[in-house]
Amino acid sequence: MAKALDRPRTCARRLSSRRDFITAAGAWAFSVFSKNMLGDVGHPVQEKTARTAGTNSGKPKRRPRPNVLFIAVDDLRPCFGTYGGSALAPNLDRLASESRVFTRHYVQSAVCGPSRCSLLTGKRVNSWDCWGSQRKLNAGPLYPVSFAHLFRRNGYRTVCIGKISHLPGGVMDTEQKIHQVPFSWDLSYAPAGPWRTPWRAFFSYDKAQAYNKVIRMEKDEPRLPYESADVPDAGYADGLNAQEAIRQLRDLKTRGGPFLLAVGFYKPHLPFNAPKRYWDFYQRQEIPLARNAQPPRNVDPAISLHNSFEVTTHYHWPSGPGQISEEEALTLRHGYFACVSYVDAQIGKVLDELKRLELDQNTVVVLWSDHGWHLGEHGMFGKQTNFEVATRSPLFIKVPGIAQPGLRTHSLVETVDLYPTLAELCRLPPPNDLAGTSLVPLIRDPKHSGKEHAFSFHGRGPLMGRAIRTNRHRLVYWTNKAGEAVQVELYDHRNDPGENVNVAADHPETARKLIRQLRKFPMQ
Ligand SMILES: [Ca+2]
Repeated sequence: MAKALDRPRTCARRLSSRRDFITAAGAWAFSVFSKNMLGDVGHPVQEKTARTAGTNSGKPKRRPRPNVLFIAVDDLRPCFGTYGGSALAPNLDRLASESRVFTRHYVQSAVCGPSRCSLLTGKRVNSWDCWGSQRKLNAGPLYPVSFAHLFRRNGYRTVCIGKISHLPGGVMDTEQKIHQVPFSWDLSYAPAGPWRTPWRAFFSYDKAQAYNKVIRMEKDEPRLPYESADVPDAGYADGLNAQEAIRQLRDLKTRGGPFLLAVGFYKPHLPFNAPKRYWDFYQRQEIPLARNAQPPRNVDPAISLHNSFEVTTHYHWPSGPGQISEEEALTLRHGYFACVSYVDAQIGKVLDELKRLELDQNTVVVLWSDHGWHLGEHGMFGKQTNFEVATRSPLFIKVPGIAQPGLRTHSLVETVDLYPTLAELCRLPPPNDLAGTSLVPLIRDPKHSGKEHAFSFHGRGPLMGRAIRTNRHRLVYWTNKAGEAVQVELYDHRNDPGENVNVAADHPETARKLIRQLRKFPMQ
């Protein structure tokens, strides 16, 4: 399938390539004359690739640019060992021990599409698909439309598997010919196996079935939002994603040039379908329920909360919309943890292959999730809130040769920081209007002071909620369509890490100060 997708270059692609060549030539000069931008972060070993083999012995060798393996995990909250959680994810923990671990990484929106638009563009984008007009262009714009575009126009081979932008496979059509993020990928696709299309693979059930009420799945029968079939790893789609990532790594190794391989795994996104053996890692009664299952005090639930609609309305749910019994809550938590262990095993296979191919010595590895997930906190199951549990997600960055691997940084960082970070690590010139700042100083020194604020946003009906997180506080500022404030939430993490009491009325000066800060960072 991948070969078929590597379609003949169109006229538009030729024009794009010409411009890309000009940009690449500039970047070449930039790399030759720039100093070691990695500093003590890492010194990737010399590889005899096609780009370095011809270097004269009398001249200093040009360090090859590092490769990037970007791993996205859908809906993964920091619930495993690295973050003190009880989900079993030994491969993630191993990667963390070799990486800089970010304990306070905040996404820009706790929902798939906008979070991924913000990741790829490096801006605070409130859109599920921010590339519609760019897809209509006949030639690539001078301004890169994503960090993958920047890499591609600078000589990287860029490959996207699974879910990196919102649409599985990064494609708009079931034939997988139209890329959602234009100009950015040499290949972008999802292995669909018996499920036939990327969306059906994304919502894969056993026996080639698929189900989601919102994204209609032909004639499939209604199904619960979880399943534990006794099948091998490839019995659900993430097993195929891992197989395909391994196949691409081998191909990229053979080709020899620098690469950006982005692999977007689907789990633990609903439905919580994982092979039975991963469910068997856990005893259901030993997975505790959330301790703060009540709404926070002093908030209007109609504004701040939702009724777990994704679980209880997108699938067959016998208890009815918004109704989750304690037994069902335990099952959902069990299913989520099983999916975490399942996706962890798939990621482990990819990391093992990276090492077997000896590509790990010159490859930056990023592990990122697009947001967290409520597992009963404040009475909710799902994402799409402005609380800590939905906006904080795992982030590791492994740089070859990193000093003090495994050390954590507790500085505030944001998803929009990844674009400038990857550009700096790979010595590529980023656009000058990105919203984030490079994390390389924190990779060098985990005690380095990070930014003072992190921002998130997510709406509810006609209302928009915007959140600012500081070292101590979270403030959520809700406005109506006229821009008028309808609710202000303030949580003091020094006393209330579970965000159980809104203290905005008790601390109006703090609230006003944070609202002023919030207004300085508009979303797009
Ligand atoms: Ca997601």
